[in-house]
Amino acid sequence: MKVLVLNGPNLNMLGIREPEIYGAQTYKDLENLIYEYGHANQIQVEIFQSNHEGALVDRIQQAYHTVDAIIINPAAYTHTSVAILDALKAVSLPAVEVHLSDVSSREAFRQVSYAGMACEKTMMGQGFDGYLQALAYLKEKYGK
Ligand code: CA2
Repeated sequence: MKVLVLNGPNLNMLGIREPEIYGAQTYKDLENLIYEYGHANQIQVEIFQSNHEGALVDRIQQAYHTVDAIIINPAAYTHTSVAILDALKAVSLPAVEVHLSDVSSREAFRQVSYAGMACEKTMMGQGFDGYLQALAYLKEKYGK
């Protein structure tokens, strides 16, 4: 199966700032972990990161009829972007939301997730492992 992993703004800064919240490993470490898991589990994985809302919307639209499922950490756009929610609804692919931190125990402004409204599952507070849990979930449910 083919899975698109999308990461939103500032996640490319992983390992550089705020290690107490997001950990000490880098964005490259995250990519390597996901690719290795995909390879070991016969999942074709593509990863895309952008700091731009429209670029993420474009990538979701391109996923229509080209991938089997989406994993998305929209980062700050989680809490603001109706455009990303609409794009996820438009392509109507199975989607899982991932957050490195436990957003449920953070600031009030992080308690709404627009993208999450189009996702069938959310992994949060598990760090990098959340992405692997999302891959395992999608493979188990939709794998071919
Ligand atoms: O916990 C998550 O994965 C978040 O999606 C991360 C977002 C935050 O806005 C969400 O509420 C929860 C922030 C990503 C910023 O990543 C950084 C990484 C290193 C240094 C600074 C920011």
